[in-house]
Amino acid sequence: PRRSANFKPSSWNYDYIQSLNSKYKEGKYKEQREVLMEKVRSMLCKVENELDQLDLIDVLQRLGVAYNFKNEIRNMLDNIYNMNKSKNMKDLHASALEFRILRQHGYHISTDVFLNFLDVRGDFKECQSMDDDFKGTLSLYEASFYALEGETIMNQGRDFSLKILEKYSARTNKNDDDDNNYLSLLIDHSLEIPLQWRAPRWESQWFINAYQTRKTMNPSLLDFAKLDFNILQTIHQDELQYTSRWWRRIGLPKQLNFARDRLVESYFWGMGMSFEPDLEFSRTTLAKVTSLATIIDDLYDVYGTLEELQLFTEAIDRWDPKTVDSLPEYLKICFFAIHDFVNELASEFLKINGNNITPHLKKVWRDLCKSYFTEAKWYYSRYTPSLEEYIQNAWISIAIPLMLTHSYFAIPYSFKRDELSYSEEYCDIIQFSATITRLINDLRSHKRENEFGDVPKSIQCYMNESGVSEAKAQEHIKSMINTTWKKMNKEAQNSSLPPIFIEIAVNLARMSMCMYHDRDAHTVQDPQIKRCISSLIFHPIT
Ligand code: F3P
Ligand code: MN
Ligand code: MN
Ligand code: MN
Repeated sequence: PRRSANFKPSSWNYDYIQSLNSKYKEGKYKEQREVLMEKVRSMLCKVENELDQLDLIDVLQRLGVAYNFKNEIRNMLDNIYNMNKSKNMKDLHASALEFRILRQHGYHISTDVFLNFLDVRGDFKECQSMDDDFKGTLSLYEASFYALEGETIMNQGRDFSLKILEKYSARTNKNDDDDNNYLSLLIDHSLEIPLQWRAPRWESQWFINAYQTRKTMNPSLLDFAKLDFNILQTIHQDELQYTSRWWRRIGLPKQLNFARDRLVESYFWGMGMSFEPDLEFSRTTLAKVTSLATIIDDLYDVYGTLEELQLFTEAIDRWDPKTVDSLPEYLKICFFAIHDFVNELASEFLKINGNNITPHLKKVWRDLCKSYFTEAKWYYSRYTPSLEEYIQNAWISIAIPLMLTHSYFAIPYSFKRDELSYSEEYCDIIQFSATITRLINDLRSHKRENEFGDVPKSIQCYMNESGVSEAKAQEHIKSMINTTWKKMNKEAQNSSLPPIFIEIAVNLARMSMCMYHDRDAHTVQDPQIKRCISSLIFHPIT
């Protein structure tokens, strides 16, 4: 008998999506936005003190509006970076904030800036100032997530600051003044998921609300951030409407009722990876490829028999529509869905760029299906691989290499290139992003997967090979996630790939950290994720 996973239908139907119509499409809001933007720009140019500059850049980034002021910010940081060479004593907050912002922008800055804060034994000094310096501790904690592999002082910094912040957060008699409330808000938010692991739009929406409560908040900046968010949201809505029409046209969920219909969630992933207007094609492409991959994953994990899956894997490998006649009807549908999607994307690309990317796209679908099939064979032979053997396959089967390869060809950078230097081998940044997503996905989805029958995931593989408890195995997987983040931080600094692609790859890992933080939000549609998606895509900020 076939397995079944009883997936729930999509939370949002076609008509609802098509009915979305935000008032922020009106021209007058664009004009208002221009006026406010120039106000913010002149404010930005007036700030002189270095710490104030860094603080403002941090706020602009968290509000999600920094992309409007790229040049101004770059100039400011160039100056700060050059001044930084003339060492002057700064407090913990200033040092950590500067370290974080400069690293975020790819400047090479050493962890030596933290040496000032160690005592003679080499531990971080408790109490940096007269009253407890929680702001500085928070900044150190956030900075520690930008560590590269081998920077042990940053591990120390993280452990040290975590302990203090947890104590602060547990305090019941927090002071009642505004500034402390704002700080408490930031600390709790950071303890939940640090900034470096947060997906951009998601963070901005939260921060816009938090920023409102800051004592020194700037009302024009707040208004600008809201308006910019709401106008971008109308662009995102248009894109979702377009992709949902495409999804309806190809009609997969109707024909394949065993599988998850996750178009909106899939678009949400795409939007989490980039949000700027010029990356529209990347977002819609990601929405399409992710919805398709979710269905094909269920074909392999849930519905197909081993024999069918072998036929299907071979058909994808041959990539020849003339040879699929012998496949069962439902597999033909899957085959043509992938085949037609790839052809459409490749011919759009050919029109703009003149290069044929079909071979690249075919390859990633082949790789994905082969990795799915390897897992199916493991399942049917009740084989539990070692963690190492599992991961070798599972960073492909998480579909991130598939998603990122498609996204690579869907960014403006690629349209403009005559020569396509895309390597057959997946680059390191793809592998790190994929590994992080695989591990955190396993942490949150392995219970469901084992219940309905699936291959052993990383937790089980590690428990099986080392004989430890489930709790210990979880700790191990979490520490692997941490290590992979450090590798990715380094690769993001050194890679020669286009910066926007690096950003998209890192944002994908960030989306995973958020989507799988405490549940499997791609699959299980609990009220929390429904609310979250609604507020990010459907409802303007008020
Ligand atoms: C392929 C799937 C997912 C995992 C990856 C999805 C992303 C990054 C959008 C959603 F559809 O689910 P699942 O947990 O079943 O994947 P798995 O590889 O564990 O079967
Ligand atoms: Mn699955
Ligand atoms: Mn799977
Ligand atoms: Mn999973």
